[in-house]
Amino acid sequence: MKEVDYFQVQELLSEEHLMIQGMIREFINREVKPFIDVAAQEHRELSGLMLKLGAVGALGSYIPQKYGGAGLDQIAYGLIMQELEAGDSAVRSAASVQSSLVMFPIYTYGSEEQRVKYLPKLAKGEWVGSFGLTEPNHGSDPARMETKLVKSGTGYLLNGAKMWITNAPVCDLAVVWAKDEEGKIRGVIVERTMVGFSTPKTENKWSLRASMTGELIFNDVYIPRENVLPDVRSMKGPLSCLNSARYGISWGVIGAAIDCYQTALKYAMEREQFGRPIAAYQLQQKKLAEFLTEITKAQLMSWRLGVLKNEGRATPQQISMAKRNNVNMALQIARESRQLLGAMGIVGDFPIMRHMMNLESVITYEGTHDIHLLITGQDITGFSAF
Ligand code: TGC
Ligand code: FAD
Repeated sequence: MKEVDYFQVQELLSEEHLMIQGMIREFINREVKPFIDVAAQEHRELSGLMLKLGAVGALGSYIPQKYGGAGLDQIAYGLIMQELEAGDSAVRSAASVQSSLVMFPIYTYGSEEQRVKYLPKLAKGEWVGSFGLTEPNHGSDPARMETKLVKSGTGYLLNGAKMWITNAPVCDLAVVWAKDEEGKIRGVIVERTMVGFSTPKTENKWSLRASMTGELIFNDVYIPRENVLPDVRSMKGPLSCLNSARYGISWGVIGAAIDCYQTALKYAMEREQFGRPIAAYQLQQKKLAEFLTEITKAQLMSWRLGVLKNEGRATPQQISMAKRNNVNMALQIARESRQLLGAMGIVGDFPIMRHMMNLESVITYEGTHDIHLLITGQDITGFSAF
């Protein structure tokens, strides 16, 4: 299909960006699109997904090559997320958790030994990581977390539970955030084999069905000192990881929106009612015109945010605005394009209903739609309304 690029954003990309984008798109067309509907219907992951994502360079793309990453810039990371999410949000989720929520904190706050031990295996997809911040009683207010890290001998004991954790049931390790005895927020690397660690699966989701979600439960898990991230002792640790993941999501959902738009446009041109293609009717043109306008605005916002991020100037508040705007944009396009397909919109022959259901999670995780609005409100007024 033709590129959706109404304002020639492609001209702002380098040769390398375009090459990476094309490579990931080709991967998605070959390895994801033909199989994703069945996997989602059967509520299972695509087989071998993490290894395949590793092989194509989609894990930790901005982590230095020295640690197994690709050493690419933030625009390249965004484009990778966009192409992955055109396949399915579950695929982008897998890559963004591994890259921004697991590799990023180990790279940024970890010791050299931790970087060398974990990052290359995570980059290849040989190990799967998860990120435990949300708890049963604390979602939007993670600073109130109850998971405890208490000194014991030369290490620590970890007790508590995390909930709604992407990849928990299949993870080899988890980056987990807990409060120490002084009430400071610490990050620890919990390995699958540690005694007292379990990861029950969350069943019966209607959304992100090709992604495994679960709990992380810690029952007197002994954490050796070398598994504690040395360089972080506050909420800035987990929240900085979220900045990176939310930025990637702002790009990713553009991919889902484009997939819905292109599907709807093709259908509208081919489907005839009352003797003409439905694309000839003003009501359907209004939908298509608005889809393209909103996608174009989102592309410009994410591209500019990427430039600012490359320069180290993107603020958490700008990232919140882009995550909120773009996820909502994609969800509205999925809902409206579902209608444009009539009854055909509800079956798995077309990707729209799957995207729509996925985006109902994306608008909630990584900070809800309302929380991001409050972040913007606070930035404008100086008043915290949380
Ligand atoms: P507040 O008092 O405002 O801030 C505490 C300290 O943190 C600093 N800070 C940040 N630092 C870096 N990046 C950010 N985005 C930051 N936001 C705040 C802040 O400056 C302060 O520093 P200091 O030195 O003054 O102590 O914190 P609060 O407790 O009032 O809460 C703020 C709030 C609501 C914005 C925050 O907690 C929040 O973002 N809540 C939403 C929770 C969330 O997004 N959870 C995501 C869990 S992970 C997930 O969903 C993964 S899904 C993955 C997938 O499958 O793709
Ligand atoms: P709550 O915080 O209970 O919010 C419920 C409602 O109240 C929301 O509409 C919210 O906007 C609103 N609300 C809350 N506070 C306020 C306020 N002060 N003012 C006005 N309204 C407010 N977490 C992880 O740590 N790691 C993961 O890998 C992960 N993966 C996830 C995967 C999926 C599929 C899903 C659905 C979630 C995942 N999450 C993960 C959890 C996610 O980050 C939380 O669901 C999210 O932060 C919201 O928390 P909550 O569900 O507890 O909602």
